Amino acid sequence: MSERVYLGLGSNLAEPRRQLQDALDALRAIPLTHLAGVSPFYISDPLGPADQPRYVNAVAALDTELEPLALLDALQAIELEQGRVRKDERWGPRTLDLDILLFGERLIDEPRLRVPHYHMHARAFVLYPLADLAPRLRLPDGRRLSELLAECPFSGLEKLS
Ligand code: A4P
Ligand code: MG
Repeated sequence: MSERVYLGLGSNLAEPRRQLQDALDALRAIPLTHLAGVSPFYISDPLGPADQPRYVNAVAALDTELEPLALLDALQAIELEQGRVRKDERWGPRTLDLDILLFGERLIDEPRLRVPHYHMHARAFVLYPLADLAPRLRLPDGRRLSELLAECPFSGLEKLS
């Protein structure tokens, strides 16, 4: 049985829009997985160190029969393929970041994977594109996406056509 997964995509290096487009092509090739939707792309001010370029962010919807860690393996392979170099600096610049925001209704707390993604409920560059795809969504804890949006200003964000 397949489950609905929402992924956050982000890039702020090496032609970020191109990085996201390439990532979407790679997502289409993941086994047992269907790319069901993609939000518009957004430009966003960097969260974390300010001396880095602005990001391009989007959210994708997947329907997958993979288990969560198998999906994470596939996503990390795509990040590496696209030249991601993991540095010690937290929240530093990156060519591609793929985060599992939600995996069905699951609550996952493992060393390699925590779902829902720990900061998604307060990040405009996650919540607004997620709402483009699934405006009536509820988180596994019952909170409505619309409630989270009401507390998260649309600041530092710019929707690309
Ligand atoms: N991991 C745990 N849970 C998850 C999950 N739900 N999805 C583990 C994906 N991975 C998960 O991730 C570190 C480890 O988290 C992985 O090995 C995985 O096993 P990472 O991608 O190597 O590190 P990171 O992304 O630098 O760390 P972190 O804390 O996840 O950063 P964030 O929160 O992703 O923030 N500003 C704007 N405007 N837009 C952005 O997209 N992104 C970041 C990165 C900072 N500032 C930003 C943006
Ligand atoms: Mg990440």
